[in-house]
Amino acid sequence: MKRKTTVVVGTFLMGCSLLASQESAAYPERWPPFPADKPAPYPTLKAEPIVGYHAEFSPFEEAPVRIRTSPKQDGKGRVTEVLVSGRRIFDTQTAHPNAYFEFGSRVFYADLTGDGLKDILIYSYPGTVGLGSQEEIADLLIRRQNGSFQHATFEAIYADPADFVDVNGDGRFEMLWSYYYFEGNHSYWVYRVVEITDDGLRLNDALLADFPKIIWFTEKPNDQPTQRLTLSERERLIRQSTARWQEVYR
Ligand SMILES: [Ca+2]
Repeated sequence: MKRKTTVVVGTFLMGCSLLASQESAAYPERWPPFPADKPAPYPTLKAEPIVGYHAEFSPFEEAPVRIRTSPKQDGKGRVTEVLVSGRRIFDTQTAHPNAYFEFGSRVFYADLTGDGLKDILIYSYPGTVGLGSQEEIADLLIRRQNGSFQHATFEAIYADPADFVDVNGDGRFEMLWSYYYFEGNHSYWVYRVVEITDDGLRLNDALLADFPKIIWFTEKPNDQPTQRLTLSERERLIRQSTARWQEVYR
């Protein structure tokens, strides 16, 4: 979906647009870091929406998995729970006790690791104020062959299944994760490649040429790395991006 809002004022409108559509093209600056007028140069993740904000389609059941949302005990916001064979393996309130989750969560099935097993992607708008209000919390539950799930969580602006592409064609998806930073009088998006490993997520820009990719924040499609930065400015933004990832990935 095209984003008509700026990031700064986009919080409220983001909520509305997400509610209005399940379309996914959720790159935060409205355009992915490849040419916007051509098909994506890498395989993109096929994600099946199984629960929507405001408890749409909830409860969802596909044995042994059951996903349900319910009002939180304090009456504010909704909690989303994942049960496997009747046992609760994850819930958003325990995982993120300070988040509000007014809308509940959007939940998707997708095979992130190419092993034929459906992994669970949970996106929740925290409803907090301040800097964090622009970001959604993502919880990945990656299903292992033995039926257990590996959990990873991070935050991203306009987090969405569209952030996953298979950059090296091995059937295992990588995530393009981005955040914006100020340098001089301008804002820049720094795109990083995040690899899914058996031990969790990790930055691995070596998987894709031209990454980390720094793109000037413009109001039009732009996939070209900026030429405006000196080497030391570029390195500073990449260091900030690494620190940011370490902050939001748990
Ligand atoms: Ca891959």
